[in-house]
Amino acid sequence: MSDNERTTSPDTRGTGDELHQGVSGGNAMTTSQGIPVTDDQNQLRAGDRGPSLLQDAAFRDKIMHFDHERIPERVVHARGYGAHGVFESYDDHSGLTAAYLFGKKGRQTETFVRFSTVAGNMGSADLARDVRGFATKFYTEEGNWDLVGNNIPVFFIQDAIKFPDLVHSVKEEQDRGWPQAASAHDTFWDFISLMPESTHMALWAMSDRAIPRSFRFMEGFGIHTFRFVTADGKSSFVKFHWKPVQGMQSVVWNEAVKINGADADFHRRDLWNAIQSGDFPEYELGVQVFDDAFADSFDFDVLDSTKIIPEEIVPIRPLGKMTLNRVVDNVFSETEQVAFMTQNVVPGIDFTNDPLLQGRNFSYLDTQLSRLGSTNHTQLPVNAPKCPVAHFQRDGHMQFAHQRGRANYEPNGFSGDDRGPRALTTFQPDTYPTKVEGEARRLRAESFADHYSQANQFWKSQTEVEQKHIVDAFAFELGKCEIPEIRTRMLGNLRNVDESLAQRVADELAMELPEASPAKVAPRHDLPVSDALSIVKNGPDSFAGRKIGVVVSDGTDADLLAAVRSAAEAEGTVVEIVAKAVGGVTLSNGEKLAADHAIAGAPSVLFDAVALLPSADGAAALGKVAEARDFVTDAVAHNKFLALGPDASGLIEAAGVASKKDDGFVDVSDAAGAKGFVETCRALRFWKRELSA
Ligand code: HDE
Repeated sequence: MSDNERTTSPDTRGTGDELHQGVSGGNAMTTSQGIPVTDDQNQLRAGDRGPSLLQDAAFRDKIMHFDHERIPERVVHARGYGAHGVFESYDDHSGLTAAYLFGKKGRQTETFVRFSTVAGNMGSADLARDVRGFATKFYTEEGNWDLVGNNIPVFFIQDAIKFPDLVHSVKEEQDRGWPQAASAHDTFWDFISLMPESTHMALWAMSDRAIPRSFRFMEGFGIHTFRFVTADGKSSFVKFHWKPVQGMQSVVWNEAVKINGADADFHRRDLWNAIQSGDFPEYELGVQVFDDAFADSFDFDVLDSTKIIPEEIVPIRPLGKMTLNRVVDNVFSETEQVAFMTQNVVPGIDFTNDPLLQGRNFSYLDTQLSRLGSTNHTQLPVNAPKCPVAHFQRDGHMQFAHQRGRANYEPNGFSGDDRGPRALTTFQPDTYPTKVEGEARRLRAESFADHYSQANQFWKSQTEVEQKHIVDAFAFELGKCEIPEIRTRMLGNLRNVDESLAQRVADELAMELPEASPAKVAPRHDLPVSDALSIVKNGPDSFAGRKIGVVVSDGTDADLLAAVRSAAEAEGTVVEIVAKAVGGVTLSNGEKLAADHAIAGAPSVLFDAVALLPSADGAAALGKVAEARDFVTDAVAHNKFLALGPDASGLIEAAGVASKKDDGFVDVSDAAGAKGFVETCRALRFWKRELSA
């Protein structure tokens, strides 16, 4: 049969039942109007080789829909990945807030989370150096609460009016269209160097926080000070914190760059794999609670989003835990169409006068209209509250609701179904009655003026290796700036943070240190170290949820491999097999083993630790493969732990690292050795290697 011939004829069509199952039912294909499609391969044409006919409604239906598939991507946080979950309250927290979701021990609330990078376009790579969004929608019984946070607890600017400038500066430069998903360029550092208030966040962004190993291993923060209000009207200030139960972990920069090439979807794949395998990520939600007296006595303004309140001063009170337990059915319908809005707070949660938060409360509602095209985006399944919704908002594009009854206004004199809803005037708590007074002026409060002291505190609180990474990151990013004055200005700002930091960055750039930039308030360097600010000081005590890449060859000792697998399994660690070719190998006992990856497609950057278990012949053969040598040298360069089987020496010699063996190389020849290796890996990385290099 030629392409031009019909592939179906009336007598081969399905039964009437089959056809009438429609798009949501069986397999019978229809147009978007539900009309059976009889041929999805060929247009309707006049004659065998003639023109296409306008009357082909099935073709037009299909192509027209395709032409309109794209919607504008988010202006920031365009690249994101979502998952469903459930939040469970640890206790009855009604002494703190009237919010229903916190009102009873064990109370469960469905959630949807979207993690994201900020600067990159939708198709950019996951391991950009960037802030990560951590936005959560709680579908509570009293409406949707959106906690739209980041994985860094401070922000670049103090007032929302500067947000467009900040974002323009970090995105691709408008006259050339690059760089993509990178802050390492002139316009970003030009802006930052002229905005001293950004310095604190710049330190965080240059730290390993900005290159997390996984969405599962990062913290989240609501950033702003919010209010909790109880049913009897008592209010306290709160800052929201998410702590990953899996512990925190980041990658190193050289690794991040290579992950982007090896697997640009590294973070989304990681989340998807974990959920699909039943290893559900968990995050504890807690709050720092404080009152007006504390706010007045604190060294910094609690309404200033460029500042933290150290956990050592106000500890975090745990409220409950969220478990992510379901991937989306459809990325567009859910992850793309989800509309987070900071102004979505439920009774018992309220705003403060933080000028960044106040600005966001306008922006998020506004942006959904241009992204989703209709005020009725609240009716999309991922956005619709799971509690009853009743109001007199009517019509608009894509109105799905059948709003019944006669009255579409109130007050009205109707009754029953014709009457419609009424406001719950006695419902408590309503907006917290804060007293507001003052002259309308455009100003920045004096209490917002100290831009460097907490940056110094952050720097001081890092371990030696984390400080080194910050220095390297500044040198890398500023090194990408072509305009020397920008680098100089930034070095001047860094002098206000810490002399040694500034000097080390200047040394790496081979530049002279300029004068310190003028500071409105003299920077303080006496704030105490806060251990909570370091990732390394807060590592997990298990290697669960991490991944070991095991290199095998023909003749790999089957018992040793089994020992590594069972030690990993006992820890909750994933093992993936890497061989020269994906077809696999024949083990010492004659068993055939398929590989998860060919070594050329799975560099060691995709794993948290590696085990080299080739046979002696296999090690020699792998030693001749460039990617196998890179696998080893990268694992060493990225401070990973390496398990060495008894016959691995040929491979590490070929990779040129045999003479660099340190305590991060663990000889493994039996079950006890395998167990010991996995336990060693709980430290995540062998940082000493980098410091002694
Ligand atoms: Fe956002 N931000 N933002 N932001 N933001 C958006 O809303 C905005 C800020 C954050 O996964 C946009 O739906 C302004 C701080 C996340 O869908 C937009 C200001 C924090 C997400 C917007 C800020 C965030 C967004 C773009 C300055 C951490 C992704 C698309 C005051 C607390 C949510 C959209 C998702 C997204 C505006 C600053 C977090 C344009 C004006 C501070 C996690 O409305």
